[in-house]
Amino acid sequence: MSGPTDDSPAAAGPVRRSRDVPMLVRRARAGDPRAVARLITLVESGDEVLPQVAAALAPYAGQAQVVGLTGSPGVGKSTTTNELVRALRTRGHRVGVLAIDPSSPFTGGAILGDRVRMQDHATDPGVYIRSMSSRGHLGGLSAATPQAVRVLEGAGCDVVLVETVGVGQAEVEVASLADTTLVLLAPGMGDAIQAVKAGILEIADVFVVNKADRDGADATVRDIQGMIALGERGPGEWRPQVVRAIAARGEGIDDIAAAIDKHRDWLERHGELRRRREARAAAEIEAIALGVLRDRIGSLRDGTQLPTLAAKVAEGAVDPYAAAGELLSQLGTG
Ligand SMILES: Nc1nc2c(ncn2[C@@H]2O[C@H](COP(=O)(O)OP(=O)(O)OP(=O)(O)O)[C@@H](O)[C@H]2O)c(=O)[nH]1
Ligand SMILES: [Mg+2]
Repeated sequence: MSGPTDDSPAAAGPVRRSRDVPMLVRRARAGDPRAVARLITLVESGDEVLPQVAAALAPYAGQAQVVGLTGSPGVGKSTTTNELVRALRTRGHRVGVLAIDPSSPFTGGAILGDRVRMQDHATDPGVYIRSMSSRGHLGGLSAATPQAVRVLEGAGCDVVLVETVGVGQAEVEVASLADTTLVLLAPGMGDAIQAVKAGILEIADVFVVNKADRDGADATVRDIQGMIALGERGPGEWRPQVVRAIAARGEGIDDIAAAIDKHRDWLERHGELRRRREARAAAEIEAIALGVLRDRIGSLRDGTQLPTLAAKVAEGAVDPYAAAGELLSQLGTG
């Protein structure tokens, strides 16, 4: 990213606290990392100017290839991301990285670990790295992530890597919002079986068996190949690729990049890229709408309607379905 339009120290303060959306977007477009950081903070915290941010960034939607990386804690996602960034930079791409931490908002080992493992690129103006949490965001992880992707697209990133820990359904959903999803496994962790349990198998476009320097890598590759073979696939359907890597030594990274390219080609040839992006937009709209509804129901709880209805249900005067119907009708529209 090119330098900020106004690099004077005096400009840093206003940007850091600003809610001047047109100014922030203008600066982010010019590659000012502070403006990008501020916009993502606004997204992450579900700030009231969020609709304005979304409106200003809408024209830049779809300009980046979004690659999700998921897998168990410690499997090597950040190390792989760091190496992929290096490979993408060599090819001249501008790269954004979002490390999503669903649990701990601003502290925690995972985020510190990400910083350490990705610090190779800390001073590269063509790389933007951000850890984010979605606690408090209206609509949660599935709304915050695409919006943060859009900030990075607005800032000129043509590839965005999204790292999520594959532990829960929300993280699986976020990973499935990417154009291409990499699922990382490591030998001897029972990971292949875990992957099936967590529903991760369905979302994987590319499996990376990382830590291939360890015993059992062959067995893990075999297990996962076996599971892929069991899956039913129509003609022309994508067959997940399996790639070995030793991310800690930068080995296998070119193979991962090649698998991503191959999947990207397939997406484009089959109209699947568009379909996935529409699915992502649908999930985003739904999450925002549900967030609004949840908020309104929450505010009803502080009012008199809900307690009144609850008293009626408790004494048997009204059934809970009728009460819920009444509550919904009071929410109104728009
Ligand atoms: N032996 C070996 N160790 C590796 C390899 N890749 C990464 N590691 C190590 O595994 C540890 C975890 O790596 P990370 O990249 O932080 O893993 P992660 O999946 O991002 O971890 P979380 O974000 O905490 O879920 C680090 O100590 C890495 O150095 C590898 O290919 N072989
Ligand atoms: Mg990590």
